[in-house]
Amino acid sequence: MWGSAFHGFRLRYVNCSPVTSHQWGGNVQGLKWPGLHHVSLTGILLVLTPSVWTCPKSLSVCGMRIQIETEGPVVALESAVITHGLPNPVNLQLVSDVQEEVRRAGAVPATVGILYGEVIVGLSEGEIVSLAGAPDPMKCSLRDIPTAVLHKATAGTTVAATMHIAYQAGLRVFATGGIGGVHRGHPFDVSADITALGRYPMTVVCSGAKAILDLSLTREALETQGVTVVGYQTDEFPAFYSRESGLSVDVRCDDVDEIAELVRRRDELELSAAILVCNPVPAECELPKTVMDAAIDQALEEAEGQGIQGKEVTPSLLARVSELTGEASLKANVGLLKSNARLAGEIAARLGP
Ligand code: PSU
Ligand code: MN
Repeated sequence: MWGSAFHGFRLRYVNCSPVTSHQWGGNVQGLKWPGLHHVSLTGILLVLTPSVWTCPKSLSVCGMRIQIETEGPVVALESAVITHGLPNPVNLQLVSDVQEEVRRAGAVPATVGILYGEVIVGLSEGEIVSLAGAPDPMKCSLRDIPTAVLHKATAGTTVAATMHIAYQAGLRVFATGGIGGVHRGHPFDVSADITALGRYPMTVVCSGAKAILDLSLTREALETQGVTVVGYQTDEFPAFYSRESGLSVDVRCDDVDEIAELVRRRDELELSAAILVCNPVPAECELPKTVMDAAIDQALEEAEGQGIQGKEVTPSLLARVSELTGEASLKANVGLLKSNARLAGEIAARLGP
């Protein structure tokens, strides 16, 4: 029902907690047309916007500031990669390159993040600079969202947190580097990315799961969550830095039309889980598997020795692998992020707004 036309207006459903009319001012600041929005009995807030975007540039809905200047296709982007994935200023250049890839593919990028406790969908250039340069940003997963808001924190959002926020804002296509999953030797340390993928019916483009993980258990966890794992022009579940893992995908799609058809079937059937499109790192940016495996083994051993736990595990392992492999892993990371952004843009453009 997303995006259906109604009397010349596009009907956008924003999932909200039940609101009453006296709360509208707080929930829908920025919408200037009385009578153009309506609150249903079920608590679904229906926001009607004209087909031509004449709405104020930012809209505050359900505690989020939405700054998306289009009624066309949009791709959500995460920000943990900015705050915890890549060093400054590489991260800034990369965000701008990634956003450009989305635009070139015919969609509009919307980077999600939290600045001084405000949840923002579609960070402006200046806001991205603030986030990238924040002295001690928080890594915000699903469970951290209320705390980040309460404490007025500045935070990069993980795949799980970004999915929740983007979905609430009405976005359905999302690009990232690699998802979190099940950690090696710690089968109960399962990223909330996995459960989020089971909960939000979005299309998520990635290069598989982070190679530091137990990829075989991660595949099993995705199955449990009902996530359809698609290989884009591949039969193998990619391993982030490298194109192969020895594990299979659920279905192979060789072009964007096929992916769009699969997404439409999922939506028609009202399945609740994400479609995870796995796009292997471009061959010219791939990290040789032997180099990658050696660096990961060393990083894991050191992390065990240092007793690193909880949310620090993923960023510290990735940072160590990056130190050990130098330019090579950075090249892979940058290459795959751009390629995923492009593919997500193409899928969003094909699906339409
Ligand atoms: N990329 C990085 N470092 C990170 C992440 C990405 O280089 O920390 C984030 C991703 O956003 C991913 C999350 O969603 O780490 C997974 O962390 P965890 O295993 O704690 O859920
Ligand atoms: Mn964890």
